Amino acid sequence: MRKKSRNFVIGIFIVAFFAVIVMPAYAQTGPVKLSYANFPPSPTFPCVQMERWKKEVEKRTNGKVVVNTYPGSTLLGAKNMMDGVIAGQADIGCLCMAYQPGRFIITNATSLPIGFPDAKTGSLVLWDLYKKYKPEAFAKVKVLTMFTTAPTSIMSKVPVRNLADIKGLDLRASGGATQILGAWGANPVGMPMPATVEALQKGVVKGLFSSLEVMKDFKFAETCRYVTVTDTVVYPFAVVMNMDSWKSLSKDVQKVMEDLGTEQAEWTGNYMDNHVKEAIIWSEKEYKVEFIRLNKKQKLEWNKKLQFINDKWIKNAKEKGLPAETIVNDIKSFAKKYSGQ
Ligand code: 3IO
Repeated sequence: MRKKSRNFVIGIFIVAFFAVIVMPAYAQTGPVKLSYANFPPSPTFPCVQMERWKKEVEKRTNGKVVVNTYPGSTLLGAKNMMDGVIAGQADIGCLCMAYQPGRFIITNATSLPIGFPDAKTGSLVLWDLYKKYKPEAFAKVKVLTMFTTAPTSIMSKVPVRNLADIKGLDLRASGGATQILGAWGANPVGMPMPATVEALQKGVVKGLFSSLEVMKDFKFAETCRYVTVTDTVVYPFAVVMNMDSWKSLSKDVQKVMEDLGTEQAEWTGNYMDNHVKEAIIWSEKEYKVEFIRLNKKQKLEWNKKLQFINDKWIKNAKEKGLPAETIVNDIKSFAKKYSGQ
């Protein structure tokens, strides 16, 4: 071989060596980038907790991890969140489990009308329930945390002061909560939260059933000038990570995320409870919203109509081979522990 062409061949080898061996190694020394998808818009509580988690993870991993957040269904939406994360369309996703009642049977038991006083209690109970039962529904993902909303109430364009007022009223809810509205005589319309904005504007529904911070965060107070404080059930949420993405993380990064699980549940519950109080004051001040409180007798009457929902859940869960009564009793005793009763 002539000297010139030998040098040429060596040159190619050197370039190839850098391209194949050295450059990827360099790339790997940069931060790990994770995408985090969420379905509602940024000012709402699922996104506020997402930004808090991102900030804490980036801080505690000393910049080893960068979390890119995608609020407002820009990466995955309310109904394809779980499957999108399993498929790796996002590394992390935040989902409302109530939107798929049949898929998350055990964790959705926290949305039964059993009675949580607040979101902090709901969130810690839900997280304990997950850790105790490790439901099959989450076998394909790494669960990072869980939390719930505050108890739900009725927000409406017309006043709901009694069961006669609610009869036949078109109200929006989701998942198991539609049964509750139905039991009170309303005409329940099921849809995820982001779709509710337009449904209210167009008059497709006359109100909604959810936690009251949405009065401020979605500006529902603009159209719904009445709130009937029922404080009925909570909506459970989960934050899940793609299993391959999780396995590719170093042990120290995994530890940071695992240590954050309970802390994030409690932080989100506290944030929600405080934010509901703020939203109530804001709605009264900005839009003169009337808060209708049921008396004791009414409360008993309204709650009695919901008992069958618990019985139905127990029957269905038993048929699926789940320890239904134990699950319900666990929820009750965990709730006692956390609400300090
Ligand atoms: C909720 C969902 C997205 C953004 C804010 C929210 N506040 C309460 C919920 C609960 C829920 O998912 C629903 O559909 O009422």
